[in-house]
Amino acid sequence: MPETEGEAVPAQAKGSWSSFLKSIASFNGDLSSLTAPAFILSTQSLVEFSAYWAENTGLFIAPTQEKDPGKRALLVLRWLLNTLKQQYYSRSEKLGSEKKPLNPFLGELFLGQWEDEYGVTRLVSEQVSHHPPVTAYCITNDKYRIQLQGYNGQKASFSRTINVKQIGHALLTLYPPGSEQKETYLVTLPPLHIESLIYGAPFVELGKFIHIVSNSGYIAKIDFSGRGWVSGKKNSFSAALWKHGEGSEKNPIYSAEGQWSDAFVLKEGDGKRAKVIDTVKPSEVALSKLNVAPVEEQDVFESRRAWRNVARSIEKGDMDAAAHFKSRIENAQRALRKKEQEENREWRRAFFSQASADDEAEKVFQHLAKVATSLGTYSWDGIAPDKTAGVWRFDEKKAAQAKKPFHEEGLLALGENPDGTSAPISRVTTNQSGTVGQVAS
Ligand code: HC3
Repeated sequence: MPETEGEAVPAQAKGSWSSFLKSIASFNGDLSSLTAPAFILSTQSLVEFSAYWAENTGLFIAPTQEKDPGKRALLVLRWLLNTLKQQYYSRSEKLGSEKKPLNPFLGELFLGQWEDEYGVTRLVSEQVSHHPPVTAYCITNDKYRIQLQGYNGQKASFSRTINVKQIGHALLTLYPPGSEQKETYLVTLPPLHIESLIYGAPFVELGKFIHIVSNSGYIAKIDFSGRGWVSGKKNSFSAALWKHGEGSEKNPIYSAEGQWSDAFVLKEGDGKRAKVIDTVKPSEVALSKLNVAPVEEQDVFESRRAWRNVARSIEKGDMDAAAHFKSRIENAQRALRKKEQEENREWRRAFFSQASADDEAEKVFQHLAKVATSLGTYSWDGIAPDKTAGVWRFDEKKAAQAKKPFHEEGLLALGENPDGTSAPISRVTTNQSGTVGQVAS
């Protein structure tokens, strides 16, 4: 049964929606290539989605306060379960359906911070690849010495509906109380599919499973069953947490079950003798507000600044203007890529670099990835550099130097003149020092 009963397509959009459905059936797997009707377009870029990982700042930092490694792993599981509602449900809940996000351009940034009783938690999200589209992010709280970083791309296919495989992974690192030994948790990403497309009110359902694998020896698995499987309730899951070599998925120390978008219980043990230790309602978990600089103060590469004309046009329902401003960015980006190719150089990412295999943290990651793969990750394509244009890591050195303007290309990267008019593409040029500038006309 669809999430939203009845027809959600506005009368005047019925034709374009059915053309859209037909185009999906034959698309090439690149979600950004889909041209969707106006009523289903979002004004938010995909680069903003990275914020969903840590809006629950209290739960995010909680594992850093727990001495017992098993309980710490349970707190990591609890945080992750609580992020799912924000990641995969909040937009449908708020907007009535899952809209098509703006497709980030190479170098697009989303920067912000949460400031609350847990101190400052900083977010850096950067589009590190355009073909294929890949977003990398890093979320850090220095006071509690915890950091989450990761990257992801999506590969879609059509069979009855849109099926999306996520490519990439997340890495959570923290210092247990009183310890200088870093603990790392590898988090795999679930595949998803879009339901209720035919009714014009698409929403996400998660499939298969997620693993959390830690170098403390603890492993957690979250199995998604979706609507109508065992309980008949949407967004159902069951989870198990055990210690490698001591327990197993069938014989866990802790377990959890319920609906990740609604309510779930955490239990000690599993099965009939399990004891409920907590009932969690994600809607009751306090979310912190992400502070993002006002658009006028943002750098040209910051998402809301870059897309403001497109977003304003979508909001006004002026699709001609939206298309004009969107192609202005796309054309300027194409011109930059052409120039880079001619000069045999690559776009410089502001905050992220490729992983270096001999780095200590990378060795830990490789080990955890091996464990995750041995657990069966048929649904996870966690390390596939060919599909994500590399393995992306937050580069502390780059980050320490990064400041506005993040790139000397400035407004030319958006095809804009300082007064907001469109810059002719031919004006994207290189000066004697090899930097990009503007030719006097
Ligand atoms: C598939 C998706 C884009 C990707 C979104 C991702 C996987 C991005 C990373 C986040 O951490 C988690 C996440 C959540 C939702 C995913 C989106 C849901 C729908 C969107 C498609 C591109 C939209 C398809 C268009 C339409 C009109 C059918 O909704």
